Amino acid sequence: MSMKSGFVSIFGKPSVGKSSLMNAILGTRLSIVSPKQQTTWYNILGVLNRKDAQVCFVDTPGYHKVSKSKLNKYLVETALQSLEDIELIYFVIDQSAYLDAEYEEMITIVTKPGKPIFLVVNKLDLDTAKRHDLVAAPFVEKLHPTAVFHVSAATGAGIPQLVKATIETMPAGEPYFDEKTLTSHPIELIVADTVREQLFSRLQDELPYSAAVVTDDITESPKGIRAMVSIYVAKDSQKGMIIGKGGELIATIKDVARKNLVRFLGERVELDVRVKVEKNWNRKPLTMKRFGLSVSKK
Ligand SMILES: Nc1nc2c(ncn2[C@@H]2O[C@H](COP(=O)(O)OP(=O)(O)OP(=O)(O)O)[C@@H](O)[C@H]2O)c(=O)[nH]1
Ligand SMILES: [Mg+2]
Repeated sequence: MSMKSGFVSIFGKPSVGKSSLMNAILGTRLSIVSPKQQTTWYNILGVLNRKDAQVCFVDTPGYHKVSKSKLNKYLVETALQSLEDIELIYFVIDQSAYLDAEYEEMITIVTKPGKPIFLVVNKLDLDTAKRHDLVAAPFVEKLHPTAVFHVSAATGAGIPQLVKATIETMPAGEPYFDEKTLTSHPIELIVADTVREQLFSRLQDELPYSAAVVTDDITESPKGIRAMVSIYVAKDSQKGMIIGKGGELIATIKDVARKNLVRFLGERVELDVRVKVEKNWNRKPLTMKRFGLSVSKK
């Protein structure tokens, strides 16, 4: 049987459901999800293994030039980097999308390399007014996608059709990874991100964007994993806000993150979480680099 293989970039504005979509395709919660914009901070590889194909998806940070902060600049650069060396682009929008100037800019960027593009219109379950074709129309006109898919990452509607067409679009080729591989994302980052997901779900305003999460130490044994995690905040005043009254909030963050890790990894997890202050880390390129938030130059 001839194999097909290739890479797909999942590109779009924040909160359209890119990470949810990758998780729905893979059938696992690899990439973190929250209602807040720019939850995803890295390009996360998720590998779909089928008998006759291997599709390597890259979930990306939301493309949105909201602020001139160093973190935002890094996120946009990271998303753009995902468009290199791939076979197919998913241009993901949701039911609230309308073609604004930023979308025009994104369309110019993705159409430039001349690669196949699927327009993926997500959150179909929210489309009670049956407007999804109307929402898609201006994008179809400008983007000239190879195909259009209306899906719901939440219910799974349309996902099998999307996956089938994606496999058909992949070129003939050998797998890039061992067939057991789900991701190349290191366990340290998965642990840190699972904690960060709780910060995004439970903290308000700018706070989640001022907290970098780093796994300092991890040990794996037949008994399970033990991980030491630090949450670095940018100001003294933010520390107490994460710890919460009587340490309640940090205890919940730790507890829920630990349970999510157990579910994802399928093994016992011991988790230690400390909150530390690293003054203005988000304004210091070298500290950001130490926290894994810099674009590697090839
Ligand atoms: N109703 C509904 N909600 C969805 C669907 N897909 C995603 N969501 C929700 O939309 C929000 C954003 O989802 P994410 O998957 O984190 O979005 P994203 O595009 O990865 O966002 P960033 O990483 O911030 O760029 C979350 O609250 C999800 O639960 C869907 O198909 N239907
Ligand atoms: Mg995401």
